[in-house]
Amino acid sequence: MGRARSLVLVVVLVTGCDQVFGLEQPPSRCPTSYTALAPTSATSYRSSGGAPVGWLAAQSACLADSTSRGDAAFTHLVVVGSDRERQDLGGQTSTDLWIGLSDQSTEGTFTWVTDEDTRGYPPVSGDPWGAGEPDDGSGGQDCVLIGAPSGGNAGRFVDAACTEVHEYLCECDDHAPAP
Ligand SMILES: [Ca+2]
Ligand SMILES: [Ca+2]
Repeated sequence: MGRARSLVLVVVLVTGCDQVFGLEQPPSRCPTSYTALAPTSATSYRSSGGAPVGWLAAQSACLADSTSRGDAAFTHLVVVGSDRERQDLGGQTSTDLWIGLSDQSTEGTFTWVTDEDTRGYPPVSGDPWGAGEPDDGSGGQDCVLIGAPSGGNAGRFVDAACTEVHEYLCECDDHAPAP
């Protein structure tokens, strides 16, 4: 009985610390392979490493991370919901990375892979898109990557052919995949 009571006390203390410091935590059911970029981040991320893949395979791999997890935690290609998040992620990239944005459904209308309300981010053109992007170039570009720091579109969004192969960034948060 005494041991059970101590356990409850420990749980209360740990929970209380988060409240004291005002930290938002990723959903507790996120896979352990996902880590938060900063203590203030409400979401966590996993970079793919390994072999580059097409956009659909990247999204499938992210979705598969949460199949054995409980409710309220969803894994998907990263939804970059603001310029702040984009800048935070920019320091994490060493190569072009697929993100969860595409205009596969309606040409010219880019949508994210979850139901998160990004308040119109990104706009249809200009920052944070790379110069001249999106241009649907080369006979059709419907999937979006964030440019490597070393390239001409460092940290910027670029539409590319979905069949191009790149590494990718998965995110775990409480936003469900878009229908
Ligand atoms: Ca397109
Ligand atoms: Ca393009």
